[in-house]
Amino acid sequence: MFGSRNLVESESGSVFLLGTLSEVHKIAPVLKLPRLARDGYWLRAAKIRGYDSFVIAGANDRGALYGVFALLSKIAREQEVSHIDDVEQPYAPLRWINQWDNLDGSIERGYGGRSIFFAGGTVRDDLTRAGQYARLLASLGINGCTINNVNADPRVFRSDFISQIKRIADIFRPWGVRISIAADLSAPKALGDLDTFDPLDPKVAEWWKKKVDEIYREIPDFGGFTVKADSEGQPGPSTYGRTQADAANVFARALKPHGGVVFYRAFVYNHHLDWRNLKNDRAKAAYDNFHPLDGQFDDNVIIQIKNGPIDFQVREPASPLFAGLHHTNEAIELQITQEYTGQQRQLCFLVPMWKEALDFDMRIDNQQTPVKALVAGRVFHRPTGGFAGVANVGMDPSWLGNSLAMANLYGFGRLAWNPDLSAKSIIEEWTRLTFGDDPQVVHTIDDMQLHSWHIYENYTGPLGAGTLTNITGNHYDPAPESAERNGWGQWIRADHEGIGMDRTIATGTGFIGQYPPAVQKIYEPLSSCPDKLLLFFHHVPYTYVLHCGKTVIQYFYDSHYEGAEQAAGLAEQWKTLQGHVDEARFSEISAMLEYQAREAIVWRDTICNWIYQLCGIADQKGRVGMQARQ
Ligand code: GCV
Repeated sequence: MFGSRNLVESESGSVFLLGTLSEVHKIAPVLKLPRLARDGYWLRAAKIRGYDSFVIAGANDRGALYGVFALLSKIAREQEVSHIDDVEQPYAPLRWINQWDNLDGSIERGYGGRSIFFAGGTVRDDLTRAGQYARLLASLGINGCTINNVNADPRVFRSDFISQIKRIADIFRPWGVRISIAADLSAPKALGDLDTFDPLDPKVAEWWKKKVDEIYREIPDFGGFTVKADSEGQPGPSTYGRTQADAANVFARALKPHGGVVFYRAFVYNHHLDWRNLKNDRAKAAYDNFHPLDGQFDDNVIIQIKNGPIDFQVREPASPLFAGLHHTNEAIELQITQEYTGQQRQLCFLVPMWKEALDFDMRIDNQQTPVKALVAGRVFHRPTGGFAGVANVGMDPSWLGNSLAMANLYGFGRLAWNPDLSAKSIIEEWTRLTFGDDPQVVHTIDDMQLHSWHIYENYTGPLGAGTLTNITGNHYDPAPESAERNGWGQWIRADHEGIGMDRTIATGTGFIGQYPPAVQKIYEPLSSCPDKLLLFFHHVPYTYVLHCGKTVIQYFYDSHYEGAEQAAGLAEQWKTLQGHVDEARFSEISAMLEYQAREAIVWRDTICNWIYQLCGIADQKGRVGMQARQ
């Protein structure tokens, strides 16, 4: 009716002026436009050509789309928009999702059903769900998605497979989400094209260049590669005595002319470590491997660093590598799929945990240098950087396996857009969007979600001991001994006298020395090391008295009993929502929480009995070891 595709009237009569800043300017030159960073947007209520209108202006098309989602979200949450004047900019340029999908349709550490991308070795015929996923990701401001497992199958590089991936890219494109591929460094050899994959061999560089050119012919907005090398059996540059930088750069140089990037994972470690050597420490691996290479990576390489130095445990300190790269782009890798935190069969809202990592101040040169600013490239003025979230959604109607787990994917997207948001505001948004605005529902679900991580930590891994789970098996059941005396390096070092990894500079593995001096001063002395991370950094007797006044052993008993009670409490809290939440979701979550309460008891008893067998010290409250005391 207005003779412009940018000016539209909705069925309800509202008028929207929608487009990029320059399109908006052409139609409404009187509006004073804000400055917007890439992907940013402006929402403004204004009179246009005599009509009360909403202006949705993006720095680019993607920004305009994000603006639409933001306005819809506000309306859905019944926020007042009649005088809106909001400018929103993303905190970091790269906000990517990783899917660990295998070509056969299974998903590594996926708990939400089969792959939405692959089945039986090919791309699915019906990509409806993939299209919905792209829309979902766009609504959160996600602008990239790696579609296959980082334990990568080289067959994705076959020409016939690239044309299949093109179908996914075509579906993602309208939503501004660039597709990328997890790449196996050995692909030139594994596919039988060359007899080597040495990244410094010109033949290999030429192979990657041609392959990347071929991909861009099919997918002009291709995002790039995510790479796992020299890790857990994946081939890597060490085969040829080359460095991780040599490997990253061979990809980067092929991608550079097309504007693609490489997320190169810092998760490089030896999983055959000698556990008898008390100086060995898996936690040191990422820094030891990448810090010496700082400055040797091309400017379209981003080092993707897991939030903690081990592997997505229920509690870890922030990886020191975030502070160890001053001339290299970084991204933080967060795990949305709950591998070590209940596998979507238990409630564990991870945003509070991620906030602790993002807000952690590395005190580089005694300046305020939180991890979030480092990964966004703000501290060392890097050209790019950002966030990678391992989502692993599947065909399950709830995407992740239960109706409350999506809060984690939502939370990841919101933090990637703005890590200054509080966990409380994020969960409040999510709950209102998902369950409506009944105050009792919102209050109850928010409260449950916000406490769920600490509850899970209480009965699975208190005091920084790590998730005391079956690390050689399912990463789910309680099995603390499985972590000890093997090459994986997730040792707890629990014996008859004491517990914890000595990572001090003075007597331990020296891991603490990887942090800037101001952080070393917090973790090295027992007197300042926070209780919540004590056993990550120190080996102490069970009788050691914590800052909170309890002994380590009593804290273990208390936290497990408290955690089990709290888990039961979650099920009770949920019950109060009967009649306030639709019956289907009410019963689904009731069943899950009742199961969780039972599992928490299994965890409590297994861990308490294990530690009592080791130390022989009974619980002061008489719950563990009574027979021994009598
Ligand atoms: C994709 C952990 C998981 C693996 C995963 C690996 C990684 O070890 O258990 O399944 O592999 O991390 O992040 O590469």
